[in-house]
Amino acid sequence: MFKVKHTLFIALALAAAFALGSCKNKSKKTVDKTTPTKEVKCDCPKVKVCTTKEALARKKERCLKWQTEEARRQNPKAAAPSLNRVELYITKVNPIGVVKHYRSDNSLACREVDLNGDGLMDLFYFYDASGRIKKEVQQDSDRDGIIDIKRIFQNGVIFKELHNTDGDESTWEIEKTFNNGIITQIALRIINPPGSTRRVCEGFNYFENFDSKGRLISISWDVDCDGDMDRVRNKEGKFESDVYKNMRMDPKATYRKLKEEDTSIAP
Ligand SMILES: [Ca+2]
Ligand SMILES: [Ca+2]
Ligand SMILES: [Ca+2]
Repeated sequence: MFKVKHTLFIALALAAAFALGSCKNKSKKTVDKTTPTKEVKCDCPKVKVCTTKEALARKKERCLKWQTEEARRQNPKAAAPSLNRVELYITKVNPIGVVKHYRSDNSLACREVDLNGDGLMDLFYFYDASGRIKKEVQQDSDRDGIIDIKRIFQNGVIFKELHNTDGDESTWEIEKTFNNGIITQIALRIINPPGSTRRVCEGFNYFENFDSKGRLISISWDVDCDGDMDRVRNKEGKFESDVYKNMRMDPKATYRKLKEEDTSIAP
């Protein structure tokens, strides 16, 4: 009897030691002092997936870079701010990680949020010098460390929303402009029709314009990348100077009527 119990005990001890060993191997990574060590275990939620080194490098010091550029917009000789990083955590069931960066005067510079607990930040909030007013929000929707959507705020109200569709953060392929939170224009880079002298323009070449209530009033398209609008759709199907204050029209532009909005299914 003693022998059976003894063998069972050894078997259990070995199993436990093996499980512990594989656990350690899996969670072999540097843990910041402020991150509770309890959460770094084998029972991580299934959503936990590895991030690439490239993605991690891209998101690194995003806050410091943004705040340094912001300071230099006011004063080109401004020094990079000194930021204090604080990690906040997490519940086991819903692992949303939050990192905050504070300036030396304790004002909040940035807040970063990991939405799926994979260790890669998905949302970045950037604040003004007071630390109270949000100036910009950046979002990485597909975990590659490249920002896909950027929202710029004026006095805390959205002013621009930029979309990145080609993986290059230095260019934005869709730009939405707002006035007091109401959309006034959507500008896009779209491929010009076959037969055009240039199929792809360097800047925006397709514009949807909205009235003060956010209703679509015109669409204009520059099909040859010369900056003049060539194809226009509006309510009357003709040139309306007051609608195109900031646009140049090609003298040969064609005007068509906007299709009537189908309101039969409107709420
Ligand atoms: Ca991305
Ligand atoms: Ca881009
Ligand atoms: Ca043109």
